[in-house]
Amino acid sequence: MPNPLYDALFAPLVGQDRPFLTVPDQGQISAGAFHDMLARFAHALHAAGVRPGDRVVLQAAKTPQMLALYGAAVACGAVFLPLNTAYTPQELEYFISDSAASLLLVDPGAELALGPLAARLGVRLETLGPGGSLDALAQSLSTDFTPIPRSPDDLAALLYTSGTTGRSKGAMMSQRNLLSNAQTLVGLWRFTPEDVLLHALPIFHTHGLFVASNVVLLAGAQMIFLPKFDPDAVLAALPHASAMMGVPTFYTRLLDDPRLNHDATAHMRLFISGSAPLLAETHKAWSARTGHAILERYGMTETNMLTSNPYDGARRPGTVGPPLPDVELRITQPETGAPLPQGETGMIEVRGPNVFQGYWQMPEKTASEFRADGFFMTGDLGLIDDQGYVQIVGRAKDLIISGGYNIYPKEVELVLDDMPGVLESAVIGLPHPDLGEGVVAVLATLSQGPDISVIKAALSEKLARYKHPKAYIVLPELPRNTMGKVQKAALRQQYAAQFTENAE
Ligand code: MCA
Ligand code: AMP
Repeated sequence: MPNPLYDALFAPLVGQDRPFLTVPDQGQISAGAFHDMLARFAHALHAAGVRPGDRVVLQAAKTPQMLALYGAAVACGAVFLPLNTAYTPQELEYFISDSAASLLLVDPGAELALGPLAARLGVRLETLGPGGSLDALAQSLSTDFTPIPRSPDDLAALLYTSGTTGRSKGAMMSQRNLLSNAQTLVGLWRFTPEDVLLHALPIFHTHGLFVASNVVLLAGAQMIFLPKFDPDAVLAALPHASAMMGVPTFYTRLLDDPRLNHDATAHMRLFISGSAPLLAETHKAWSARTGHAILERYGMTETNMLTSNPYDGARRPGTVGPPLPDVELRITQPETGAPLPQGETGMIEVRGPNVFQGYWQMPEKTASEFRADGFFMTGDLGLIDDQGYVQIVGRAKDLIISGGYNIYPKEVELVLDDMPGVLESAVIGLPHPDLGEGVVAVLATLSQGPDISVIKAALSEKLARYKHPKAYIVLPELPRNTMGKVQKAALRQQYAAQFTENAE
């Protein structure tokens, strides 16, 4: 009985001696050994009460076990729900209760702090990774697991993205959504069993989990699996790799390292960038230093990948390339949805087998983001140029992208507005030399003024650290237009040099 995603990505690993994961300081895990781990975890999930369609929430370090758990969840027909390790217990609570998860997996040691929360929410808690309770349960179980049959429309994953209202939404990803995109990308980027992907991204987001891992699995390739991005580890691994996927911050940080040169990258055939705009100057500097033109692509959690610069042909700085072969992409007048002529800037709208099934238990929100003919409104503003390449020129959504992580200002503003001494706040993204955009809070205050240390303490309780403002600006009032709307564009313009001025 079929389980299309499992059959394409994980079944081919069975019994294979070839290397699959190389984890520095830990050694190599063969494809077959990885599948044994996956199968044991699948039995363990079943033993822990997980049934098809159940949500399995995971907030854990990047380990081979975590990747195997993804495969195990697919094999069990469960819905995999990975979470950023930076999320606070308060944020975690929302995801567990909103998704009505049946199992929560955390790092060994974290169960002490999270036990009471799990008990209160009625979710079973287990630990994953070396010394973990699920690992102990899995150890004695069979390496033979018959996958649960699934249809292409069944859900495989629920990925939460923040929203302009401050409330996160779970993007429902079907098996077809994930598999169709991986199939397209393997062909387009020419991944083969010969490839070794240098994997330094987190695996709780689309980029590291679906774009990187699914492509490698589908191609029968292997990965050097780093726990996180670290320039020393990346430079040490480059001579053993053939491809790397990263956010622009990876590339700017490597460019800051004098060891990056032609020789260091001689073994590589492909560098891919996405999740945030890659500055044309970074693209050019990388070409000059290494001789490799970075291939920039564009995507979203809700849609997987949408466009890509070509493998053969010009990879043009400042563009994200043509739409993928099975993606329909059009530019429209944002308010009316009327298609715009080529070359004009408007809303980027997309349709295709990669586009998600809607937001978890939010039918109205889902309906409001699709046009009647099934096109999804990305919230990105762009144009299609005379060579058919898409250029992203801005965002219709109030969103900051910092080091590849999304921060919705509203979520931070809701916390800031509640603080003593703050009348209101505006959270904006300003150019940041390392992170692309840096989060800045502009506070309108009472004559007393707010105590920033109190604000920082409150934020630590409520929000992941990467969402915290890296600078605070205090004003008597926020600038408004004649309609009374806060003029964030004016603030961004006025304080544009906030980070670059102070940079070395
Ligand atoms: C860490 N910090 C950050 C960020 N990362 N602050 C703002 N933005 C960030 N991205 C803060 C931490 O909270 C900490 O703050 C301090 O920086 C150092 O933390 P550390 O963990 O050491 O940071 P790092 O290792 O230097 O991480 C930077 C990073 C990482 C390598 C750029 O953020 C990263 O791997 N980003 C990739 C994100 C990603 O995979 N995005 C894909 C989303 P303090 O010192 O105050 O404690 S998927 C997507 O967008 C779509 C689908 C797409 O198209 O791909
Ligand atoms: P996320 O919600 O984390 O999936 O982030 C998706 C958003 O990241 C998109 O809507 C874009 O705004 C942005 N994004 C992804 N790739 C690129 C890129 N290559 N250039 C510019 N923006 C990008």
